[in-house]
Amino acid sequence: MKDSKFCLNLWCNVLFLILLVTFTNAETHYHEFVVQATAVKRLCRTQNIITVNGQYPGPTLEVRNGDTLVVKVINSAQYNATIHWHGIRQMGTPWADGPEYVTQCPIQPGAAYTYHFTVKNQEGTLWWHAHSRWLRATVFGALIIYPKLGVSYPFPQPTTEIPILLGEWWNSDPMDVLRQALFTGAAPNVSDAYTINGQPGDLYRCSNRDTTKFFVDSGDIILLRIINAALNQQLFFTVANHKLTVVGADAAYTMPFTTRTLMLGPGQTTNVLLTADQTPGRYYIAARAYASARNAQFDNTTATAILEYKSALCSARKGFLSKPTLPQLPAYNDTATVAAFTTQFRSPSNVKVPIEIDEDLFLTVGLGFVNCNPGPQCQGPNNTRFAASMNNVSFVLPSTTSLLQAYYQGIPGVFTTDFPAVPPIKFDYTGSVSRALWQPTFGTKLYRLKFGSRVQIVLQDTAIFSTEDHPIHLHGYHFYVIAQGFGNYDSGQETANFNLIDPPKRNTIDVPAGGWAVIRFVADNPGAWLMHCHIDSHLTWGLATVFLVENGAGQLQSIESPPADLPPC
Ligand SMILES: *[C@@H]1O[C@H](CO)[C@@H](O)[C@H](O)[C@H]1NC(C)=O
Ligand SMILES: *[C@@H]1O[C@H](CO)[C@@H](O)[C@H](O)[C@H]1NC(C)=O
Ligand SMILES: *[C@@H]1O[C@H](CO)[C@@H](O)[C@H](O)[C@H]1NC(C)=O
Ligand SMILES: *[C@@H]1O[C@H](CO)[C@@H](O)[C@H](O)[C@H]1NC(C)=O
Ligand SMILES: *[C@@H]1O[C@H](CO)[C@@H](O)[C@H](O)[C@H]1NC(C)=O
Ligand SMILES: *[C@@H]1O[C@H](CO)[C@@H](O)[C@H](O)[C@H]1NC(C)=O
Ligand SMILES: [Cu+2]
Repeated sequence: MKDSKFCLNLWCNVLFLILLVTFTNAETHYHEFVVQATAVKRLCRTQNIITVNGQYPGPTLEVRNGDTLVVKVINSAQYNATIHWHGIRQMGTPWADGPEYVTQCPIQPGAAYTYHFTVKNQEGTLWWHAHSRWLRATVFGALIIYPKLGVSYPFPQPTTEIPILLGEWWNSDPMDVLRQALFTGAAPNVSDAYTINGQPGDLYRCSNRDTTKFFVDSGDIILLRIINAALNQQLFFTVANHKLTVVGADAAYTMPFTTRTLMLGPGQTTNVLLTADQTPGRYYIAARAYASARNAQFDNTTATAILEYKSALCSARKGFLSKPTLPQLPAYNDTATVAAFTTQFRSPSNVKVPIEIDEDLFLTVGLGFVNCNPGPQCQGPNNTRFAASMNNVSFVLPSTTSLLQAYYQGIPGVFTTDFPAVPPIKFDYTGSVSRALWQPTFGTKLYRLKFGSRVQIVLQDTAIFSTEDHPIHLHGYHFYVIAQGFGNYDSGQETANFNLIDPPKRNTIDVPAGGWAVIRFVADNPGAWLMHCHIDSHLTWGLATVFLVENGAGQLQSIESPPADLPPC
């Protein structure tokens, strides 16, 4: 009698322990983000910038696949704010996505909002950033997703991991730069510096004392988690003398390949392994512009950090350390190097690419111009104001409610669902485009997708003003990049070349300058999902659209009611 009871208890205990282990595997992480003005000194001057918790870059969030994040954002700054969790799929949590006037109204000064979401089947490097006007220039940080407890990386275990955030710096308030550009209609002032983990580095004035340094031992395998958080600029990235083995991008593993130089569009992340196998010494890590538009101004400066072997420090007397070696960087307009790099991406194993297609979209992406009467508000080229569009629609955000609220609550008059699936006018997209085609229309036009529909989108760059590389980011989803190329997309010719076996999975695709890219995904996440150019000046000009993904018939396939603290407009 006593024995059998003991056995039963033991059995219960074992069961309880198993359950405990299973459940404690997934954790909930609570954070408080205070958006606030913070004085920082860069490039010889002290300036107030907006930060999270006084940090630039902001705090790094570290979670495991399957964990839940609960982040209370308290806005103590003078600007409206929202936070977007870039690349998080937000399955079932569309109210936590963050873009202002798309999934929520902004958190106004003095108000707060708590973002609550779970990481599902994603591993790698993502990031978070403000998604309200140009606040993200200084409001961003890393979001690192480790594999579940007990699961290892599909590559050699690194000795060290280093997040590298590439940023863009103005010697003035970025919100003033935006305000000025919106007033004049001209291109916004280019930045004054790029930053690596918040510091511009040795090649700028008053910066060498604070240059970011990473100390390593000979033989170390270092996982660099590189994030392009720059506001408006694609960047080349390289480390002097060292090879970089790409193992992941946008929180998905990739088939490893080795390169000297990376290129990241704003919004993209790349994980690389670097082995400290060079003569102990000091090596520059460098980032500078990949600028593909012709006759457009850009910031041509170079940000640096230093990779320093610890033994180099020991063997050198203090103050006599050798000058770090500077790496070679491609020319600013080296599109061939970019293409050679990006076309090497593959998924590590066969993936489930949608084969049948229900929605076949063809979207032009590019700039445009609005004719205006000469004057202070008509400072774009030849009496125009800059604009940008997808399929000739320059996207306009609502201002009285968010699109998701308008959809969920059935508020009329906020948007229409007539975004065109194909360009309204066919033309030689990458050739010489007639002036009559340069001026887009403006509207809040959304595109409806049935739950579960299999979507293909051809993204086609245009030569209006200039051909240019556009990093197109899709919220709420990742997608497969099944093809890319130069010139005008020709379905008759290209379909046979689609990679339906092991294409890379991404959340941001750099549409080649003067070229096109084809992506596919399944619309399995109901909500209002922004797709836009991640160059914020282009987004400001309207290079965006929104997919309205309808509810499915099954359980957990409907948009849940909004959280009680969702900010009002
Ligand atoms: C933009 O650049 C112009 C010319 O250098 C300068 O006069 C102006 O103050 C700048 N605007 C801002 C907001 O920094
Ligand atoms: C950067 O551009 C400026 C003019 O805007 C030019 O004077 C300078 O030589 C350029 N620097 C490099 C490294 O190309
Ligand atoms: C890149 O720029 C250089 C010098 O500015 C120019 O000579 C060259 O033609 C450009 N190359 C391309 C591919 O645009
Ligand atoms: C502005 O006009 C000049 C002279 O006609 C022309 O060369 C240039 O391409 C025009 N630029 C734009 C952006 O319209
Ligand atoms: C865009 O729409 C405007 C207004 O209808 C028209 O003038 C222009 O030619 C169109 N451009 C393109 C590329 O479709
Ligand atoms: C901040 O958001 C509120 C609510 O949408 C809006 O009324 C206000 O104009 C916004 N302020 C700025 C400076 O955009
Ligand atoms: Cu763009």
